[in-house]
Amino acid sequence: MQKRRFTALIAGLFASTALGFSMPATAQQYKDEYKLSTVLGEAFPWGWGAKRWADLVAEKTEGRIKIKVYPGTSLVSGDQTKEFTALRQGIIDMAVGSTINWSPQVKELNLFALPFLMPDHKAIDALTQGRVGKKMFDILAERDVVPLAWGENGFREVSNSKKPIRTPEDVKGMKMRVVGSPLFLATFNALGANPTQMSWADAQPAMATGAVDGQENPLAVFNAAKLHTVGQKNLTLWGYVADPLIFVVNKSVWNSWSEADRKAVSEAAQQAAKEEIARARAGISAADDALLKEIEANGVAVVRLTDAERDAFRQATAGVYKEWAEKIGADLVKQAEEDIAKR
Ligand code: X2X
Repeated sequence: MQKRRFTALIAGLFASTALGFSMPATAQQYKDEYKLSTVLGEAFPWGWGAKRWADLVAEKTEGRIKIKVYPGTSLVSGDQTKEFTALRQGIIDMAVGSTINWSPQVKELNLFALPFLMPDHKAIDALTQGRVGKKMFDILAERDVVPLAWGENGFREVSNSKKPIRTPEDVKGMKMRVVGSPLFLATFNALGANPTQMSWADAQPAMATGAVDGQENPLAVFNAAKLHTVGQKNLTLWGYVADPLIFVVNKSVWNSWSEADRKAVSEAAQQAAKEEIARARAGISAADDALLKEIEANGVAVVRLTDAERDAFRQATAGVYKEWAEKIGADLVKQAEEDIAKR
């Protein structure tokens, strides 16, 4: 501990001198280990990305910053919607978090959950890599966190144990598990479903016992969580929303690091995020549908909607889009629509 502090101090001094800054007044207090929160573990692109970030940081800071990944949002007893608050409070040092799980605290993050806003991966990139993404990082930076990179959970496809979903009519009365944002309740209510909010930890037993009929999650999650083993035999590719991930550090933790170490953590986040996005998108496109094939081989009936069929879902949820666009901020939504149109 003493030795590590001393090493950190020396590293800090070198970094400051190299950059021409004056010496820090006090020694930087590095923790022995930093706690990084995620929902999903290493078997999923999300958890893999977090571990990759941790490993790259250890490498680039020569062990000065050691990170332990806590999947299952275990630092907040599995309650995903409390992750952002815990991060602000310093109960969590770092996170790779979904925009959905932080949207109860940061209303602008609901943008990505507006039904049928983003038609494809290019549209996600147009937002996260453009002025909209920058605006969101500015908003987050005012809330005690330092956002470093965008990752991806992915397009959320709907599955259920009852029957193939092809029309909004098919969803009527279905008991659907949804994530902890009111916008998801609104969307499924508009479709006439019977949605219930619950954490991911509670979702899997609820599917196994039949307490819920269905859920929505990206294909990479569906497959790695083996949702076909908990009755999810029908899967509809409707791509109605996608949730990006955000790599962040608590601001006081960030401020405790030397310039050189901050740079290393930031570069590590960008690299891990890029590699994580590639994994999140693997096997689900027309050019490479290996993951989809695997899902079908597990006995899941996959419904691919025509444009007209997809449009029926868009129309059924148009009122929710309109109402929530106001809540999120009409200007931000307009910018997003423009940037998607120009992609
Ligand atoms: O709970 C979910 O559905 C998950 C794992 O996708 C999120 O954390 C948003």
